[in-house]
Amino acid sequence: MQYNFPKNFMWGAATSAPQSEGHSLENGKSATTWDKWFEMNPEKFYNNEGPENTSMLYDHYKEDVQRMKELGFNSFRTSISWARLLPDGKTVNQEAVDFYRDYFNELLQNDIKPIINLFHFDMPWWLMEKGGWENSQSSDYFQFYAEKCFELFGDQIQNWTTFNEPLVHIEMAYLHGYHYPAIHDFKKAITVGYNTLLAHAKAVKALKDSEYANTAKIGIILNLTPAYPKSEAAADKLAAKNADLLNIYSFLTPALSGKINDELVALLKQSDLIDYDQIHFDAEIIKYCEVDFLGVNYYQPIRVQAPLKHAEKIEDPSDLYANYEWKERRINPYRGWEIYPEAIYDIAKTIDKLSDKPWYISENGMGVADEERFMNADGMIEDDYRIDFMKEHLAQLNKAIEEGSNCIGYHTWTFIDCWSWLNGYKNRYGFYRVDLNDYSRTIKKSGLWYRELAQNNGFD
Ligand code: BGP
Repeated sequence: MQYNFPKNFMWGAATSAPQSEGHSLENGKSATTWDKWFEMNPEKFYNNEGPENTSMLYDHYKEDVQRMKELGFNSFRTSISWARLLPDGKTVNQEAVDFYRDYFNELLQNDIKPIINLFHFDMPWWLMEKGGWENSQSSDYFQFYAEKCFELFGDQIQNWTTFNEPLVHIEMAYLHGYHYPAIHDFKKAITVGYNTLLAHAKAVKALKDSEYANTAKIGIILNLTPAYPKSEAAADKLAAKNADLLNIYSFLTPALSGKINDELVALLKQSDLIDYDQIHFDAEIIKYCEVDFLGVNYYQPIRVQAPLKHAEKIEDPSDLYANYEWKERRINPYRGWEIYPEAIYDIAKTIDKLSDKPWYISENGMGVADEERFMNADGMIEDDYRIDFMKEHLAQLNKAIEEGSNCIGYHTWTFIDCWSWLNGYKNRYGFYRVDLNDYSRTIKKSGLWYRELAQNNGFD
């Protein structure tokens, strides 16, 4: 069967500043929570691989843009590092401006549309010392940073995003222990979520108030993980609905409509987890949550059942739903994530019900360990599993597009192997392999396949 994609479909990949640039404490950049956490607890990081020398794009960006060109990319997303651009939160680091301007220029010269994100889990340490996103002024600091980005790069960048996967920095740092400060406190998680939402809205407003209001677009990148109930029993279905309220609609409803989801507010209000008067007070700014376009990162769904114990008051997400293991699941054993391409179609339907704004898959991919096992005699990794993974997901996406979904692109994670938060270089996702001894890059079979996909605007 032939799968064709719409005209001008965006083909490319995503990365982030902290995971690809390297030079983490150099060239005027100040520390983020990742630099500090690695300094304090290196044992938490796989193989002691910290954030300092991640894929070294800072040195290689010119050739790397040529490598993107090789792959047929017409678009590419990365982020600006807040701590690099404004090391103390106020003063512009000219070296960072020069680096980003040249990097973006290189992309533009090669007809690769840059989509530039402002925050990808990399909280500057100076702000963490003031409470990070718990601090009620954090959204104002972020607004200042966003304004600076628009001022410094607005003539180059027409597609901005505010946050990558805002839910992840909230739940990983305030519920699951995988990001600093690694505490477990649902109430704090909600405060952090609320301040993140305000920060997003203030950045959107800053762009709309800028001289680029009519030429530039702004969006947000959300990780949408649909919940599938264990059974048709009412309690399991309610659990799935509540999981979606927290994990999908918390950011999707504001992003598509400029309002916080009413059902979510009602749910959290019951247990005094949210300050209703504050939301009312902030309504004028919250309406700026509405974006011009949406990015969706999709890796895995969640499987849920009714909570394991009855709770009078919600004190934790586990009071709303419990996870369970679906017997038929296919798993990527290296990352431990379920592979379920059908969810891409379901996500498209969820978006279509709410809006016809343009959206794209901003991350999708498969991390595999020890890929040198698949190296052929010419030194190329034959990653057929990754090609199959993309085909299956693209087929589902294609079905939704054929049915009218306004999906405008498919970006993978990632372009060249990059550093992963706590997993270092264990699982590789790239179209290019990075050799950590000399940072040389070698194309993988999936890169050659992607080039054909982009050139043909489809696949067989
Ligand atoms: C997404 C993040 C990326 C990237 C990817 C792969 O959630 O936006 O930054 O890391 O997941 O995950 P991991 O690196 O944990 O394997």
